[in-house]
Amino acid sequence: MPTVRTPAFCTQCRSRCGCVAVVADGRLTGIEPLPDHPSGEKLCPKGRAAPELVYHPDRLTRPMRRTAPKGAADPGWVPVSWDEALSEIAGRMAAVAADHGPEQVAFSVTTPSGTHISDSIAWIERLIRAYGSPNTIYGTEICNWHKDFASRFTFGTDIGTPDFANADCVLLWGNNPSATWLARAVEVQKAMRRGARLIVVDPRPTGLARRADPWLPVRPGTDQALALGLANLLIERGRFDAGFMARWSNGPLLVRADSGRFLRASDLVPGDLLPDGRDDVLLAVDAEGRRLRFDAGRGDWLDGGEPALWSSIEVATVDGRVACRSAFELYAEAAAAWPPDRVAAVTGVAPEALDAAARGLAEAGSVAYYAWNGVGQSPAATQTDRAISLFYALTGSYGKAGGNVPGGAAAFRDIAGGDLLAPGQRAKALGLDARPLGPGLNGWVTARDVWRAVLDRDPYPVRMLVSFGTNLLVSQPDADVTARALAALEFHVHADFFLNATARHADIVLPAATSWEREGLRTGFDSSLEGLRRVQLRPPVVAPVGEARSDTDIVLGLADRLGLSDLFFGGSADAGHDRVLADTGLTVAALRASPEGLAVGGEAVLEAHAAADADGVPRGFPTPTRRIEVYSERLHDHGQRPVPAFEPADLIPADPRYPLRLGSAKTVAYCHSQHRNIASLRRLMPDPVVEMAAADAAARGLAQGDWAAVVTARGRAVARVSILRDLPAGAVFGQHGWWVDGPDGSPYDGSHPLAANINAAIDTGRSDPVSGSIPLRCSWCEVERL
Ligand SMILES: Nc1nc2c(c(=O)[nH]1)N[C@H]1C(S)=C(S)[C@@H](COP(=O)(O)OP(=O)(O)OC[C@H]3O[C@@H](n4cnc5c(=O)[nH]c(N)nc54)[C@H](O)[C@@H]3O)O[C@H]1N2
Ligand SMILES: Nc1nc2c(c(=O)[nH]1)N[C@H]1C(S)=C(S)[C@@H](COP(=O)(O)OP(=O)(O)OC[C@H]3O[C@@H](n4cnc5c(=O)[nH]c(N)nc54)[C@H](O)[C@@H]3O)O[C@H]1N2
Ligand code: SF4
Ligand SMILES: [Mo]
Repeated sequence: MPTVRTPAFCTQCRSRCGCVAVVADGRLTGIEPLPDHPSGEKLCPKGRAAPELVYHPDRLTRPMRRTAPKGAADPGWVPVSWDEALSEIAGRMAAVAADHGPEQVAFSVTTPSGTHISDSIAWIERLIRAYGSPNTIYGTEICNWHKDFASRFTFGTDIGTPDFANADCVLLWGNNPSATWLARAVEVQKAMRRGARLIVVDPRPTGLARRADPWLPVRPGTDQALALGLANLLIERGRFDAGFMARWSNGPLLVRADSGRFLRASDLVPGDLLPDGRDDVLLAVDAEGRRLRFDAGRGDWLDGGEPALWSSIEVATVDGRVACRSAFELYAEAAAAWPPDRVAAVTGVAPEALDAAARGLAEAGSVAYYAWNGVGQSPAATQTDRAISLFYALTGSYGKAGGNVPGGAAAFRDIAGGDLLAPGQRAKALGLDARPLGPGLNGWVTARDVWRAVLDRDPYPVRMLVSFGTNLLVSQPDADVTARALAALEFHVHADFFLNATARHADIVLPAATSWEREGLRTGFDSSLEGLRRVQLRPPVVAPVGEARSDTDIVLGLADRLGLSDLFFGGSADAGHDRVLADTGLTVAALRASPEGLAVGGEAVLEAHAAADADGVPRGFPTPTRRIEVYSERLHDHGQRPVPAFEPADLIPADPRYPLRLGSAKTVAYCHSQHRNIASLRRLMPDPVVEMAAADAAARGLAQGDWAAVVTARGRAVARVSILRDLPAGAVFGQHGWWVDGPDGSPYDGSHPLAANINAAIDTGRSDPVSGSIPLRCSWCEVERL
């Protein structure tokens, strides 16, 4: 057979690089760049290792069932047919739903940002919601929730797509695209060649940090103080976009000192301004102190005049005289609590570097930014996102060319089934009581809440777990609790390419097809605004190994057996994909004929907030006040800070026995717990490492390459010392995801299973009160020589 080259895209990580799949004699032999594709200029070693992954001897190739009891050294796997496996799984799901309620089946779904699951994620979520479970362990609270959802407390939308192509300044905050999103790293480099300034906030001297002007080496976990400190400099110097903030933020609105709520027309004494005032009409004043009414329902001012950002007045209300201050003034005050010397003391960022960053940002006509895991994995993550989002709002770049632009290029319909989960079921999401504004609203729950339900039946038992990928024993902390919960489950199903550490505990394992063996629809490639226009239907480039099936097919097989086919487009993936495309003029048939993809007619809309609706009122932002929320009444009403105000006590208290801050970061060689079994990738990073500053290593008698133990109050993990030049002293960084045994004789060999699992050393006693995020980036440890 001749060699066939098929345009495709890699799904192994968030980059989703456009590529050409090379197939000879029916076998995938490699992938090559696809330069005309919006994310196709370069490929990384993980993508290039695709054939090693597909044809790995350890691939699961048939459904298998456990025959030995859980806990037995050998599970006694026996092959079963797909029909047998799916029928048993669906039968058990139906029985739990009928006897106890579908919430007693939890699901775990691996991350679309670091696995092939992105092809099928909407289908899997649709199944879970149609079935009726509000409990999916999705890891979102330690992955993407802050940039995609906490950002809604500020903008009403996610972080948006940075328009690197037109930005004067690129700001990377706790995000290292060189290791985690190659196509974005390419865009950042292009921007720099064009003359854009790069500012990086990262405790580690990453490649981009070394090229940044300036690099702000923040102490892990203290980013909120840094964001407030930067905001303070911009506000104090009048170097922020005051016009944008007055027009598009809720900064001018008056906040009552007594209640912490906005001053409403309904608060005012009759006859004062508005008899029978409405409670959705909020008040501000202009520079002369004249009151201006803002109709929050309509999203527009009822009176002419310029609302003042700064104001402080006393108002006669039905509750007596009440002091009120503008939301912006309250924010400015919170920022003013962080002058440069205090920022330096808490964050370790020198006043000169802070000043250089503030100047660079003030001088830039536009700023495009991205913030990700570096600021999302801490007990203060939600307020950290608030502080960064608000500081970004001050630049006036949000929504503009060269800034971060929310929304896609076209109206793709969502088939993830958010509407299929009945409100009564939604309300049962584990942890939602404690975190009513958190990921539980979407049915995404924390692993620890599920384990509590499994082990303590609190608040109700979880009996069954159905996993589409994930490796919870190592990607999440609490390994000991996880192991007990896995053993206690009545039934456990796991679909994967491999039998990973967690899957070994399952009752049934299902062989999943890799993206190279199945079709995948992608509606936009968000390395650039232009890329958002590209829609691509990747064909299966080779036949699946063994009996492996796509997750979408697994979903359709279960939906059919659960009697849910009507909700699944009659069991046709094509019909579902056509639904996604229904409003775009594209079809599955058209895309199939153009495997390199097609451009949708639309494009990302700049300054969508300024576009007028049918009544001529600007659309504003999708927040309760229809403006960027400098002050969040919603957070206030839920007992959270309405404006960010960092307290060092928000983090884990220091402990003299564990003087080093313990964080983690990703390496280009691996995604999470995957790829250690891929020889070409293992050569790049043969053993787990712990990155240390030279001074910290020397103080402990540790040299480059030495084996050491990272020890916390909770546990320990082994790793080789990697001394990182320019890493500020006091912080160390480990790597999560090590479960594949090391070479014989190494401290994580078969006789020390999971000895390199750094998450076993993370304590989850403290978590973010809004999202449930945990201190994966700001725990305390000691590093000891082995
Ligand atoms: N190669 C590879 N690529 C991946 C993945 C992978 O596992 N491997 N995973 C994918 C997934 S699921 C995700 S969520 C993304 C994540 O993508 P990124 O957010 O880029 O991931 P990280 O490298 O974990 O963290 C980014 C940076 O945060 C820094 N950092 C650590 N602590 C702090 C802190 O306290 N403050 C600040 N400001 N920075 C800090 C780290 O030094 C690191 O350079 O990557 C995706 N792409
Ligand atoms: N200490 C520390 N811990 C972390 C992080 C950190 O930065 N530091 N990062 C966190 C983040 S951002 C995330 S997203 C989580 C990730 O945590 P997980 O979602 O548990 O990811 P992995 O550990 O990579 O496990 C993924 C599994 O899914 C399988 N898989 C891959 N693609 C598919 C597919 O298409 N279908 C199916 N059925 N299976 C598939 C893989 O073979 C693998 O076994 O880890 C989190 N854990
Ligand atoms: S950067 Fe990610 S998407 Fe691109 S080739 Fe590498 S693994 Fe694949
Ligand atoms: Mo993630």
